[in-house]
Amino acid sequence: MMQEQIDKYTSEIKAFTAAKADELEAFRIKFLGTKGIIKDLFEQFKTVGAEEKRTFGKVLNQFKQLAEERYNDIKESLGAGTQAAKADTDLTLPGDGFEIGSRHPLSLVRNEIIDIFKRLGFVVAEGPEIEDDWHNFSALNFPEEHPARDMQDTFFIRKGDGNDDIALRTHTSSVQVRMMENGKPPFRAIMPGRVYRNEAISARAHCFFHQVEGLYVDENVSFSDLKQTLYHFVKELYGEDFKVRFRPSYFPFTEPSAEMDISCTICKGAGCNMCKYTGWVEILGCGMVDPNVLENCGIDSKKYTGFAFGMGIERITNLKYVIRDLRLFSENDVRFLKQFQTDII
Ligand code: 2U9
Repeated sequence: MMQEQIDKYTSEIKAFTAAKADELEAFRIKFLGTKGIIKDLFEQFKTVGAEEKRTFGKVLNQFKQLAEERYNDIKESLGAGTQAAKADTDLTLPGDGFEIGSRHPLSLVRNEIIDIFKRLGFVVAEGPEIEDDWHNFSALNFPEEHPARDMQDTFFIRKGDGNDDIALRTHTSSVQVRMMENGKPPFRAIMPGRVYRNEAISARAHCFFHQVEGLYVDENVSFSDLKQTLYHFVKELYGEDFKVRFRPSYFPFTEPSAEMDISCTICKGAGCNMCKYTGWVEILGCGMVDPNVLENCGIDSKKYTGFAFGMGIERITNLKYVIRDLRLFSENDVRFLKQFQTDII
């Protein structure tokens, strides 16, 4: 009976092959497992008589050895197969792409603006985003009843009495104030940074945006210096192919004040919905620093004059890349962001 079983299983073991590890594992469980055939045969072996034990002991051990050898041989060949598969990999194939990020369009444009002014000798200055009333409003000649001082327009952090109001800055002009308070003319600097306004978020307005402002204070600085500097700036930014116009305007901190338009960068002045069919787009505000502001900052307004300007980086970026919804800048949708320059290190 045992001999019959051994003969049958011997030919099965000799014929066994496995292409995959799970087939080999099934073989191991069947023959060599704790509830397998060999274990069962050894159990039966305990019950046979002394005479049979002598013959079957040897046969059974040879059978067990055969199963183990077959198992080990196949295990080795399967392992070698995996190695061979590895060796077959074409090592000259290009590796998986390493995706690096891209610069945010606002950073690209801010850096471009900074570079243009740096070439004219301007330095970059920064200051706090949380400001007091003096640096954000009073020093800049904002009258007490000016609407920007209202909570509807400004995010106040602490609305107290008098001059101790603390707010999120509404423009980077406070950086110029600090610079003049703490230094001596000449000043030639640009101030990039984030500013806050208490606005409902929509395609055309946001509760924060980014500015670059500039200040040039020295003896004999004139309105023609302002015009020539800003004209040079827009030529560097948008190329030669456009017209410029200055329109009179009003800001509490400059006198006279102006706004600068360029012929629409999209339709080249023919009229489109980006320029509301006027052919012109406003790109910045500017003016001669009001003598009151110079005096507020400790600068002698009889000896020194200066010009200042301010622009929204979102606006400049919208015109450059034809972006029509401000919310795209802060949603961090990679489908939007990855369209911009990627070759940065
Ligand atoms: C000091 C004196 C003068 C900064 C200026 C503007 C004109 C201006 C706006 C452009 C679009 C703000 O981002 S915006 O909404 N800015 O039009 N800014 S002159 O003048 C200063 C600043 C500081 C001490």
